[in-house]
Amino acid sequence: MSDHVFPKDFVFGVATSSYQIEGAVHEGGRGPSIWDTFCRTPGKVKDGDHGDVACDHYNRYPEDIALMQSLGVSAYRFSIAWPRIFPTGLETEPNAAGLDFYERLVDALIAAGITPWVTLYHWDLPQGLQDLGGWANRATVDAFVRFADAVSARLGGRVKHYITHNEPWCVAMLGHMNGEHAPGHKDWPEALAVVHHVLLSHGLAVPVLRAASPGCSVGITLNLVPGYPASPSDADADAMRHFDGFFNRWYLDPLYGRGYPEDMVTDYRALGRLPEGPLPFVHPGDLDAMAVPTDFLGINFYSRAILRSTTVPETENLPRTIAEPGPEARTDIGWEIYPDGLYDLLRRLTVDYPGVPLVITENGASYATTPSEDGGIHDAARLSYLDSHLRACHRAITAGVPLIGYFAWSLMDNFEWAYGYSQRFGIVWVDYATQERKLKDSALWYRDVARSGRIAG
Ligand code: IFM
Repeated sequence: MSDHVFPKDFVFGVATSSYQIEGAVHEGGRGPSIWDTFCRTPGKVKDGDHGDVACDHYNRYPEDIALMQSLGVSAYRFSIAWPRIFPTGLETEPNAAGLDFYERLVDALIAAGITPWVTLYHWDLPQGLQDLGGWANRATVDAFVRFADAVSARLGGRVKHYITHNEPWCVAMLGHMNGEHAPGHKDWPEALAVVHHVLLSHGLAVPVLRAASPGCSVGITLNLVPGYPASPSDADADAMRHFDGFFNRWYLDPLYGRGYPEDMVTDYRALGRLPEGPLPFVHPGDLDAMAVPTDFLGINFYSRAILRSTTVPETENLPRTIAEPGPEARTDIGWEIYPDGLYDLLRRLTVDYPGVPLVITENGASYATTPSEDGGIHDAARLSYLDSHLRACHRAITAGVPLIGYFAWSLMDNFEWAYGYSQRFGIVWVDYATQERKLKDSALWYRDVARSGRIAG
């Protein structure tokens, strides 16, 4: 079998986010975020875990950059903790110590030959803004634009890649619809207003970032999930349509100038999630603002969904042609391993939303594999997951998809939100007691891929 060779300028990177790795929650003038509060709320995070120390990356970033350098990755995607820059979100001047930290990080990355890809919002909203309603309050849109302005004014000359938001679906739906993430609300109409404010803040921040860093590349990252009907029945096709609208099109359509999908507006009204009449949160000009042209779309891909109608009794539906996968086909967190889904998703995006360069800003797998007696960490399952998904990327590129980069999630084991430290996504092992880092077999494999730009065989 011949090697899978990636285009010369293809970006091989690794990704993290601030609250998941930084720790040092009381250092450098940082204020509390909604995740500090959520973690302290009994029963919200497994084992009462929190990000107070996490991977102590705030203090150990030089070691972590050396690690990335040893892996040969050309890019590092990380996020800025908003409460390090505006401790309550309401200050008129940014916190210099917070900006200093990210400036040191960016300078050290550039000196190591690693391109910084900065995500502005990866879920750590200042608690001060949440106290005023958080993303449900339209004023948070302006606060986000001021945050984008402060960060890019300081880093603009050096940072050439910005991602405004990470996974608006999670912010809105996990945070405000089912309450699994901070701030833990369960309110459909509020969740839909949150989507709108997040997408609007993206649209208004893009020109601010461009002004501070002319020629920079700006995008947004969505977690997209391709759906597959469980059978060829009309009922399952409709379940699939609704799922796709809920998960994918509600974000893609407004970002690419089509407004919110009509079929979903109808569904949400019928379900009492939206009132009749105009959408209450949409102001004149909003839809144009959020459809601002961008330079790439970031995609976080982990799995697919298989849709079975719940409106038709099982006995009246057609037999399944896709069975529910068993535990052997799932990672530790329970998500199905389905690399063809990534290929299908990439192809679909180029057809339905053509002309947009794509970047996989996250892809990876949770496996608990611990160090062996020989000292190695033999995470063959993660290695195979990464290998199969990178092959899917290669296949998509060969088929004409404008895919320009891939970031493995994650550089290192870290705080996995409501799962606490019970799920390990890192290609680097972290011993949380000693903060020792150790390359897993998947990291050694990824190093060969990143250095050579090819997958062997
Ligand atoms: O850890 C998260 C990350 O913060 C956002 N995307 C999914 C990852 C795995 O759940």
